[in-house]
Amino acid sequence: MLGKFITIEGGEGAGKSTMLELVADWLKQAGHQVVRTREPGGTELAESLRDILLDKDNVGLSSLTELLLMFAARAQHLAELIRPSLAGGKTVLCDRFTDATWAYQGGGRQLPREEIAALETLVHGDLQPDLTLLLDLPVEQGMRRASNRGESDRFERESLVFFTRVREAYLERALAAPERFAVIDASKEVEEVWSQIERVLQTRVGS
Ligand code: Z5A
Repeated sequence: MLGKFITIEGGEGAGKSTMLELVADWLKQAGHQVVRTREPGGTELAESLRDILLDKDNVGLSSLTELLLMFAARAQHLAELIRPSLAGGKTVLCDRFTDATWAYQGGGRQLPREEIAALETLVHGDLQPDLTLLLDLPVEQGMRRASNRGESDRFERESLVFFTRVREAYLERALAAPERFAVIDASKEVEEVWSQIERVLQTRVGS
């Protein structure tokens, strides 16, 4: 039996890392064998591509190169980790997946939809997450939270306008696939954000 594929998404400072920890614990307690991973990354080769993608000194990286590297990392991640884990009945909990490409490269960088759609079909046409938790909050609030962290990476240096487009693209994706997405109000206190997510897990995942 195939395992479940759960992804967590959101803009800057949405609190993904904070919630991922809690989601992983909840799933384990519910009896799932959890494989926790992230994108870009998740395997040695894909993590090397992540380093290139996030390196603030790679100022000349074109938007198309960025898009191709995201999908190259994803192809390796799927082949080496995601697909074998799901085939083995494990629950894969992934910090970002292709919805992030639609949001950042589609919304943020404004790359054509057809290009993203073609790559999505090529890389994982038959596979989509079973559940996507979208942590949504006003862009300014997220940027304030994120600014408390250390040095910014290549994406974190983007503008308010860029992150506004990212947020809009995420919400558009969620509206188009309500059976897969759960939109979480991430502007609340940690406990309140978690209780929204816990309710979704209880009704949509179970043990
Ligand atoms: N990217 C892309 O462009 N295309 C793609 O296809 C993919 C990715 C897959 C790396 O992702 C970058 O890759 C990402 C998009 C791009 N760039 N950006 N920006 P990442 O997921 O590794 O990077 P990130 O978005 O910066 O995630 P993060 O560091 O894991 O941040 P977060 O998880 O959303 O936030 P956090 O670290 O849990 O929380 C931020 C701060 O807020 C922290 O101090 C917390 O203690 C605090 N916090 C968290 N929750 C709350 C609440 N509820 N209230 C108050 N404070 C809170």
